[in-house]
Amino acid sequence: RWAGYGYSISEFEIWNLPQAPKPTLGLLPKPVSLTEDGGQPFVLHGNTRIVTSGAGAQAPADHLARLLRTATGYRVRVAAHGDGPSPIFVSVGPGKGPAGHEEEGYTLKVTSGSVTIEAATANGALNAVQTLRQLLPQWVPAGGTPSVPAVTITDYPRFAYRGVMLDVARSFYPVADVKRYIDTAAQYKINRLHLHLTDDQGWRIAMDTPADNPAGIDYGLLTRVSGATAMTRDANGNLMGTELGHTGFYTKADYTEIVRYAGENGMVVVPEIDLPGHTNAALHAIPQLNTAGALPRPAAGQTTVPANGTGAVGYSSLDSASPATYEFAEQVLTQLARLTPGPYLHIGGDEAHSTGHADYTKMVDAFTQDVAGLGKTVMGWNEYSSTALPKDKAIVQYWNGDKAQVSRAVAERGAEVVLSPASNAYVPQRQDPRQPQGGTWACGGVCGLDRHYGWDPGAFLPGVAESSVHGVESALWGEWIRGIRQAEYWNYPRVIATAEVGWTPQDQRDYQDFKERLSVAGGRLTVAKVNFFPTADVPWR
Ligand code: TNX
Repeated sequence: RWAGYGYSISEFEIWNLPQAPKPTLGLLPKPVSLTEDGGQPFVLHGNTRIVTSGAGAQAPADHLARLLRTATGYRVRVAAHGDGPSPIFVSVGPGKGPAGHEEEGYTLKVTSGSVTIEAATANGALNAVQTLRQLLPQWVPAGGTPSVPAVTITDYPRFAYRGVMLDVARSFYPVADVKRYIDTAAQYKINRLHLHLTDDQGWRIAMDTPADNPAGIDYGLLTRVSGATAMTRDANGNLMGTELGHTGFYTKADYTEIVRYAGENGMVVVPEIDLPGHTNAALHAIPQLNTAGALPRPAAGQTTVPANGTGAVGYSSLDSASPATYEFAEQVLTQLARLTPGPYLHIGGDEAHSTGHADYTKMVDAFTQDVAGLGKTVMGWNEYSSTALPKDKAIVQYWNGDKAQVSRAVAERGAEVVLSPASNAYVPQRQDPRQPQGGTWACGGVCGLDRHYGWDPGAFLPGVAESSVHGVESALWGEWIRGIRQAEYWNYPRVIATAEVGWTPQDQRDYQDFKERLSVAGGRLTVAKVNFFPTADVPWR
């Protein structure tokens, strides 16, 4: 019973599938080195065993076993010793995998008698697991035998950070949908999940009220009040489409489950609390934040500003003169840091258009110091590169605007950069002229797959060497997007382009070749029921 790799479909659908496609080497992202060895293929069978060596091999072996069991119905057991025919070896430990690429590199050798995965780390072995999934055919009809071509692969990423962002603030995604989002992206070796948890329209992460609470803030209000709001109107105040607000929030247990599930898939969660602008949801929930310098100002007799369900940006701000601002931000960042095992905390810092520069700087300097004090690496959108970033421990996420200012932060503050240029990595931008919705500002029209593929992160910022580029991220802003089905439609296949931009050496990248490999992935996405956009210039098969 065959059901695609890691997903189930009904028997009815299996009967209706056409001829089994040949196994394909259409790997995405393209590996650093691949040799087709020409021998007999490896055939998966009912008693296939995964044999581990080294403690780090357990998690990737278990992950592979789960994926293969779901796809095949075979038992696929994981064991420390191999008896029985044709095992899959997963071996993890120092000295394994390609030298100099310990973090995420791997080797994968397939012969008729065995599959051998070797890596220095569990994440390296997980990358090999994703490659192995793609070497299997998209599906096999009932009674068919799944096989893997004989190959030798040595592979490692160009950049450490290959991210996707999900804007859960404008429109909420339940935990199950976030998991689906992870499943799809992980196949392409995306290894960071950036959650935009707060914005003007909603606050999506539960916070506790601490004992030490001088401003007397009820932190539960954040989600009781602003977990129930969402974006429902466009920037002009017109009601949006047929599917309106998706509201909700993550409990701390929900968030922890997302972190765990992401980790199982080789992904680190990057949580963002957007400060000091994009804070209407916090202002709406917490009366103590609505002091004289906060924006928008409450009307006379009002203690909180009304929730703003529109997609307007840049109108809200915390008050730089109020002690409650700093107490609140420190409390929220501290609780989030405790929940987050990964190294990053993102403080936003974007589009504080209604805040004066001195006020902006004063607040952002305090927030970046908070994060440094919590032992985390601070991230922020490129606007915050104008502030005194913690030395050698800050990441600037570039989206738009002043490139020279970012280059200065790299030279003077030792910052690294994550690149999400709107014209090359913003998926809410239109991907086809026939799309009725979506942004057009970043590309002066359509930001198609070619734009998302055709750029070089190593040469993007003048004066910034490749060694200062931490990586790339595809950003899904939520103004137009409601629910996981629509999110997939905007993300795919463009996220796969970003995955290859972040992984494959620049001199091995070619758009024609990418589209050929992508055309085969269409079948895989279809079997997995990923609602991808059938980009016009890809010869989907
Ligand atoms: C700008 S990009 C924003 C977001 C919007 C996005 C798309 C960035 C750091 N801020 O608030 O969602 O444009 O309209």
